Amino acid sequence: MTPQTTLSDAIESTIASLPQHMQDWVRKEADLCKPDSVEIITGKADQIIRLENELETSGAYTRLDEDVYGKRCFYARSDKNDVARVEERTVICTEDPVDAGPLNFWANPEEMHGKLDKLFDGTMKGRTMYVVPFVTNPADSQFATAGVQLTDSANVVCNLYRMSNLQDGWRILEKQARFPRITHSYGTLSKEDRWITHFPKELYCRTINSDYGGNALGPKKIFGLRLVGIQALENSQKKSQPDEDVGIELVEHMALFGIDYGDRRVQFGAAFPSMCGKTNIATGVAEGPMAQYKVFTLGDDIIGGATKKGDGRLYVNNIEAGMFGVTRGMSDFANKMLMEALRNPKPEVQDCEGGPIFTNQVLVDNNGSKRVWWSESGEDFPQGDGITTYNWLGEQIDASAEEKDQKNARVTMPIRNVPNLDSDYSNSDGVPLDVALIGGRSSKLHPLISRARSWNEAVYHALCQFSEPTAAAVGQKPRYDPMANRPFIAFNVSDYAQKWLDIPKKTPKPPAVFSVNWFRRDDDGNFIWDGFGANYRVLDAAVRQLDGKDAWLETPIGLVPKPEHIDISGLKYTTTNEQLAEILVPNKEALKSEVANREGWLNELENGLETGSEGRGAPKKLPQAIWDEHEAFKKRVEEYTA
Ligand code: GTP
Ligand code: SPV
Ligand code: MN
Repeated sequence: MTPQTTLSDAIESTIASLPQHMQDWVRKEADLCKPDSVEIITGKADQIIRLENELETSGAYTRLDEDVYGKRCFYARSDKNDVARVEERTVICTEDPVDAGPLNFWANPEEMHGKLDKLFDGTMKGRTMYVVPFVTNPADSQFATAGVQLTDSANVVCNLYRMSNLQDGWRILEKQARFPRITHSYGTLSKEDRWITHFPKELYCRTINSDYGGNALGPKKIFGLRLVGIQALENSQKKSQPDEDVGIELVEHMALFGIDYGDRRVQFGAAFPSMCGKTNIATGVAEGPMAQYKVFTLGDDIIGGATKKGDGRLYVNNIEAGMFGVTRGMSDFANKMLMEALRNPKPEVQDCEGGPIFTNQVLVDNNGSKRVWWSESGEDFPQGDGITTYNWLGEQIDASAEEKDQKNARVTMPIRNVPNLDSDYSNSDGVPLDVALIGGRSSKLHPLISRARSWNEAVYHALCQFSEPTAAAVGQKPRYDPMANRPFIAFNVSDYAQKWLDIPKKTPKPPAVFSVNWFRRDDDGNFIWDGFGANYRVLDAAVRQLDGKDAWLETPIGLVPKPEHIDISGLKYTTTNEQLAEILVPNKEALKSEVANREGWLNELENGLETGSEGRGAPKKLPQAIWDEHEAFKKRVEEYTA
């Protein structure tokens, strides 16, 4: 029976054209949010082009010069209080707080629904509610899942069209009875009433008062990492033997790329925390001694995967269709393939998904020709006759201004424009993952690269991966960030640790795991390692170690290469073997405090955070294997630093 609503006939008839199994839900949401109209996103480009034009007319989008970036390229400014993810307002709503665990904020589902019902009541008055279908990529892969996002933000729709597969959404949703649902409203953009909430049991998320990527683009972090992450956990727990097909088993915050050696391809997944180099490593170019080899891109933020029957290896793919990249630092030096994508957009991509959408850079108006500028782009701040520049706040500025582009300014672009995108990107079987890299920003402790002696040791180090704050989330502090996934594991972290420990049981040929750190600094705070293109030299050393060509040295944190295993010729920062030797081993002083720090961290995982635990879920015991590894680490450090 159709529930009683007060919806207009026009809205009723739009809803009636949706697949039967989702009509009641959309009707209920429309009844609460009270939009003036409801519009179904078809997945076709003409509708998105109309929305872009409307955003341009309203002043929300500034169209950028077609000669610079191709067609349908826009610039937007966010609200000044809505520039990043807000972890303090990201909540997992489960009956039992243990299911959310000690790292997530937790709320009782009924109470949170009560609070949100009030905030969503009438939030879409005077607006259109868009019904957006999406499916993870590739749409016909055995681990693809489709969902629906409702949103009142045309900006979100245009971003989603570039980021996620909307084109195949309805086709998959028609036959998927149980579908994840996300309701989003940018509301009033009020910081105080901003909430990003997840109701795993209902496969439902409600997010309000933000229009920023990770808070508002449902298929990305909310659905892709958190909801599908829970599904992957449940599937992997069900799996009793390697050859059992249970659907998606793994979702990680990982870039996916490879090195093509001509006679062989090696595929890497890189789990680095937000703003720690995933997009860069996936779209960079190998240089120096590695210049002859081609780096190919498969993805830059989220992978999903499963063990392949009869093969025992982990097959993964990028579940997204676009990139939401940090512009600060984007340059020909750092990630040339992204710059090429901007410079030479493919007409068929611009006509379909559209061009890049920039948010919060400096807007440059050169006699009416508009483009953007960002810091650390390798290009001087634009000035001269006829040039006017505006910062991300909309103020007219010159080169001396303190506030130029926002630190977390981003660009949304379809991945199909990236010139080194590999054809396996759309392989519905995924690609075998050869190497998993776990990293973070560690200015003192972590060596450039290390490899644990066993799977369990690797999991322990990954659980204790340290990283310094970035601008990708509001108010961040230095912290441990398990597998770069701390803000996105929507369940108890002890279960996450167990899941990782169990991987070899279900995936007999798991990827080799290496820890990496591109961010060691000297006492003056300068980076010691060149980073970017030079990182592929380090990955090449990893491949040689895997092949048994180079014997690495023992340290408490794992095996590390000797200086002769990494070619530093032509580097600008690491110019001497002494410098290289220093960053190839863990810093002894930092190592001494690390034992106590890790012990504190593991205790927090098991007993709750020492500070800031209020409002969070409840902890549970960590797998014993993690404690065993910690004890072994402690002993090794004692011997090493004696
Ligand atoms: P999210 O999109 O937030 O998940 O970030 P990400 O992990 O994709 O990070 P991204 O590649 O966008 O890099 C973030 C910042 O780190 C940029 O400003 C880069 O210039 C900088 N960066 C990336 N790789 C390196 C590196 O090897 N060395 C140094 N020093 N900086 C790097
Ligand atoms: C991150 O913060 O890890 C991002 C950007 O990739 S967001 O989509 O906002 O999460
Ligand atoms: Mn990310």
